[in-house]
Amino acid sequence: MLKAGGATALGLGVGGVGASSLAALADTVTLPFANGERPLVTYPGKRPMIGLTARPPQLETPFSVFNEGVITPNDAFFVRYHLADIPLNIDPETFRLEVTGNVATPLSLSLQELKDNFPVREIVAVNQCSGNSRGFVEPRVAGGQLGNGAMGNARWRGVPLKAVLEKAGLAPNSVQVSFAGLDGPVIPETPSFAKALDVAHATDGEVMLAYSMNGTDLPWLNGFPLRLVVPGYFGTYWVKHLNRITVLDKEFDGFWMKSAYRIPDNACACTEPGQAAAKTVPINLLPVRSFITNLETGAKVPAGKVALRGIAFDGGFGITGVAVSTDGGQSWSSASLGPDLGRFSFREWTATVPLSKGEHVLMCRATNARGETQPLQARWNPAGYMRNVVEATRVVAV
Ligand SMILES: Nc1nc2c(c(=O)[nH]1)N[C@H]1C(S)=C(S)[C@@H](COP(=O)(O)O)O[C@H]1N2
Ligand SMILES: [Mo]
Repeated sequence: MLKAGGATALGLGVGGVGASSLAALADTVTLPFANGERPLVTYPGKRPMIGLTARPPQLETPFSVFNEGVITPNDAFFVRYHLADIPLNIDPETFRLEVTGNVATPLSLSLQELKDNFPVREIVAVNQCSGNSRGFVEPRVAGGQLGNGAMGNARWRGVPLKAVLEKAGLAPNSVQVSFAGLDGPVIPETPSFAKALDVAHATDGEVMLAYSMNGTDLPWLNGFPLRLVVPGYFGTYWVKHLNRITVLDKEFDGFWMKSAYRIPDNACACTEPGQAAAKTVPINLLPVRSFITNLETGAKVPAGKVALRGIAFDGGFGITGVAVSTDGGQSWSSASLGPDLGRFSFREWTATVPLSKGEHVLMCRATNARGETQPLQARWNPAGYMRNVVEATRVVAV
């Protein structure tokens, strides 16, 4: 990060974002599905990350990071953008958040005003991309072929959106609130990235305007200087470089709500492979998921008592239990849950399992406070969203 004359800039150099792909390390990683080879790339403020695209930057977290702890470090947090014209220079002194539309008093707030004049909240919450794990979907679907690294868990600090909306004064007939950031399309025909929440959700006191992540300013590529945090909801709502909030007296009809990021409107959010859904709704809450983090498929472990460790999370009802299996799901035993950092956070779990010499299919399966758990069969939908099948980790005990 460069600091020059008060303005902060993403140090990508003259060649712009595209040039950073030239900084790709010689190394590659291979995600465990067809055409899974990816470069490891470096960006300012990030350790080597799995590169999906360079323009715009899309970076996946190497999975081993999730075994370092339940908080995902800023320099390893995944990056997702839709549009190539990402802001390369933002002056935190002149940056303003505009709150307009169906309000009594439009606001134009500086960062300092947001920090000084509103309540301060902290929440640990998972940001997971809707397309996380899409590369594993069978039959294959179009879209970014991501492994399991398009998720992360951080401690977000900021202002409750509710407090800002109250200051602006919502008109009683308000229906939705829309959010847009400083990035934009390269050609004007492409719709700018904008999302919306219902008024009740936007004013629930949990949705947050975050200016800090894990105790420091938001990393550039994760939305400096301000982003929306929508605990329990998929990352698509977590608008980065947030500078425009618009209160609407009707439903928002932007492309990224009306046409994209929608799931089948049924209990499983699924369709028969190859089929479109008759009716869709905007993607919303994260389904229950869990992963083993200390062993990956292909690992060799000494036979005997083997320690397993992993993470579990859901849309905010809270993880109440994790079960583990060493025989491909025929029998299960309980894992122990680690410290509770709040119902929107990754929850650590640990277990010790006996493994005889030979191959074993390890599994974990989490349950939340609503009694929801993970399916043993993967769902399918055209966009490859909402994967939360019980994952299999194949190891050999020697
Ligand atoms: N301004 C802006 N905000 C955005 C996006 C974007 O393209 N532009 N992508 C969204 C999507 S789909 C995801 S998954 C998250 C990713 O957050 P991250 O890049 O900080 O990991 O940002 C969301 N916010
Ligand atoms: Mo996403």
